[in-house]
Amino acid sequence: PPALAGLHAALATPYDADGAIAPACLERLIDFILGQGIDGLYVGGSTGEALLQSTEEREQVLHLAAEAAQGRGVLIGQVGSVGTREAQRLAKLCASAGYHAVSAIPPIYFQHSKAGILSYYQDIAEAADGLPVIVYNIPKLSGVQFSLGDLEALLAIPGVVGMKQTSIDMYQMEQLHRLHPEKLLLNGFDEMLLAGIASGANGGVGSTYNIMGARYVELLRRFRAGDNAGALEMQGRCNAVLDALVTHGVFPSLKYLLYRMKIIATPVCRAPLDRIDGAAARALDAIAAELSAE
Ligand code: NAY
Repeated sequence: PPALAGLHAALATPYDADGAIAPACLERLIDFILGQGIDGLYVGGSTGEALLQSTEEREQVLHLAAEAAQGRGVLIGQVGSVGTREAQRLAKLCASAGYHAVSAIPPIYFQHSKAGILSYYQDIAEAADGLPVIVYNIPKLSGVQFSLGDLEALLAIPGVVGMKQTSIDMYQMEQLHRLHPEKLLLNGFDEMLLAGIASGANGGVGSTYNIMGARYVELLRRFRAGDNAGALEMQGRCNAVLDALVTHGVFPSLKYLLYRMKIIATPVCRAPLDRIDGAAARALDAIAAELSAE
């Protein structure tokens, strides 16, 4: 697990004008992210719009990201799906494409029993062919609520090395850290990275590491150096940007910023995610100018 600690960008998926995946932009985005000092890439997550893509497209993104990374950084593939079959197929691909770990949201839409969810993760761990598995706990979007006991049952599955905690429950983060200090804990809400690492997280996965990775790298450096006031100041600088993203829609705003920063060629997300225009565009233009100047 320590090898998987650190800051990993939840990689966005750039599209071309026809809405197809744009390999050259993906490459440029990966260079930009790793150039900011970010430790790795979390490929095919919420930010990557994986659940708005076909299985073939998800495979394409996983392949393209691994090629573009060229051995730089940690590669974590998000393989979770509505069902076990697609998740296993993607986990197998990660194992053969040079990924260091797989991660998976719980199975969504149907309301599965706890036993069903446990076997979904066991099946993914088997398909991952020895790659460590990171459970992606995101009750807000998945609709699946896990108690501490449920999470502990998931952590006990052979191959499961930790958890990506996208939850504002910092008590649960601290409990996971205290009761399972050997497990990997990655903080999922960028707004709370400092709170997360102060509560025991070993790092984080974030959508906004795509656009301002250097700020989070500096936040973590200050925290590790014992400079809490300095780390809080960096969190504040990140959150001033996050305030706008949360107001105008995180994923469309993120794409719009990457477009205005000239890293990707079109600002679009997959429908039914919103498009950015009008007042939102003007507010984000100012942020793009600020970030481009850093
Ligand atoms: C993913 O899979 O893309 C992520 O884990 C990214 C983590 C993000 N969570 C969600 C639900 O989007 O970066 C966060 C989030 O966008 C940010 O904190 C703003 O709320």
